[in-house]
Amino acid sequence: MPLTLYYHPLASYCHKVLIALYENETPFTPHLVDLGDPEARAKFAALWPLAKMPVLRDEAKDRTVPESSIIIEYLEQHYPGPAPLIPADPDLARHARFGDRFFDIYVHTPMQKVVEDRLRPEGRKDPHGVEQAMAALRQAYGMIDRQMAASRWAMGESFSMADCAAAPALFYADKLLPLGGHPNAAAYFERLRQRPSFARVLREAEPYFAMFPQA
Ligand SMILES: N[C@@H](CCC(=O)N[C@@H](CS)C(=O)NCC(=O)O)C(=O)O
Repeated sequence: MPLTLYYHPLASYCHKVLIALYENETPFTPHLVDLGDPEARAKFAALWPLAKMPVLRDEAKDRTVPESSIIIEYLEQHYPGPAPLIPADPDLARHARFGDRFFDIYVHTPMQKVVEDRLRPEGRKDPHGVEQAMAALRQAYGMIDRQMAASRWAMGESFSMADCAAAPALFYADKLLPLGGHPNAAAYFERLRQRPSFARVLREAEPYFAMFPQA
């Protein structure tokens, strides 16, 4: 099995790639990285100096591939499965990539900002930044709600890389700012939770959820 995924079961960007792997039943070896362990962190940083997860290592091609969106692109190109996550049609492909960017930048990034702030020591917190991040989430929820009024998945009828990006971003964002007031977005989130690939990711993350910082 040439593919190894360096990941952590709780890490949201890792969820995005795990969904893509599970959607296509792509064989891989999971390598859990504990960034809290200095030795494990140093080993991981030797592979990818930014030490951000996930990273895919392809021994067959001697390639190290960081960045969740790029990993999904790589899998689509070199290890395609029965469920393409980026459509062949260039216009639809651009649309899928746009959805991926939207969820990463406008949901995942502000969600991470709020979660990371919870981990900061007293006196080093950034309440203004958190307020801005919560406002960004609110605005994104409104847009998702309008989009999902007439859509099953982010791109319509077919599940795509945009949904891989949406699932973990919304999962953790919902813990900070519940989606409840946005019925179409909430229904979309429920469909994502029911999707077998994401349901499996959540089951595997379950033993680690106690590590998620509460407010
Ligand atoms: N843009 C990166 C973001 C990766 C990222 O932020 N990963 C988090 C886990 S979800 C991480 O490794 N955090 C550890 C750290 O920042 O030290 C991607 O799409 O893969």
